[in-house]
Amino acid sequence: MPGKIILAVGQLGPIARSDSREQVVKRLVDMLEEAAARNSDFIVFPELALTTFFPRWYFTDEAELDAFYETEMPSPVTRPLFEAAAKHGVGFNLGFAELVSEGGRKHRFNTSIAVDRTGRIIGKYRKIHLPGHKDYEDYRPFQHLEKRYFETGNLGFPVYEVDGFKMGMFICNDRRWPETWRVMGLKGAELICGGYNTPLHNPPVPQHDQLSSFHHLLSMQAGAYQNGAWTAGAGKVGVEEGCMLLGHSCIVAPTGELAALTNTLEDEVITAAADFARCREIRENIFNFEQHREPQEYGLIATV
Ligand code: CDT
Repeated sequence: MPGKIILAVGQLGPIARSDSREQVVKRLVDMLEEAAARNSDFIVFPELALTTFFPRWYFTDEAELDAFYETEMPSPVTRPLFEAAAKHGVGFNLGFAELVSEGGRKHRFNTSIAVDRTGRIIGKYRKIHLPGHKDYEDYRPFQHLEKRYFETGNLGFPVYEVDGFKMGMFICNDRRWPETWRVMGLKGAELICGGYNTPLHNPPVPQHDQLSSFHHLLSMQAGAYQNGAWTAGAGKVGVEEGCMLLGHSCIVAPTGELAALTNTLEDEVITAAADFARCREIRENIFNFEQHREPQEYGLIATV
């Protein structure tokens, strides 16, 4: 098991609706290569990283909607990213919209995968906490239709062994929920990572707009500390199709300290040395789960 890895985040600037998958995959490969040049072992990419954040629009034409989803992974278009991973020995976490046909019916998930340094898919996660709404809402300047376009993930919060370390994934809104982190913490995750698309304007509660970055970093730092895990969050950021998306992609140590933070609204790679021994500083002391948890008192948080 590697005691230490160089962990990278590959933040994406805006993706226009007219941008092709090929263009986006090239940007991801460029960032993976930059991470490799900085001796990185693993890079975290954003949620729905292959297209613009399409839940901001209400679609009535199913074919138009389907065009944002992947039906195979890797596909001929995404394969160069997997080849770059194998060539440079850098694993990655990538988010994308997944369309599967099962039982004669289409199923749509907001999905991410963990890929190892040989370019092999080791694990998959399907987003559980879907924010937003199901129907068109007139008062909004843009929609947030994740509840319309995705089913709730059906894979739980798995933790995988990838290149010698234990990792689990969140996708965007999941990072705000302590349950997400705790389930993976209880499974021994040393790295809990994922991507996000967070509009700076939240139409139902605009008074929180100015707190977007604070709430994001608060969630990331608390999740890392309270579970003694490294965390990395990769945003899709900047003004995308008229909608401003939060930056501040970050890497956080198990102590809750910020180890790296982006400072642009463009494609940007950040790195930090992630020493997994530091997980034990927390897990064997303040948050020693075996010694100090009192689960008999926690039943309410896991009931409907
Ligand atoms: N993509 C995503 O999950 N975004 C949400 C926006 C919340 S407001 C509807 C987030 O939690 O950042």
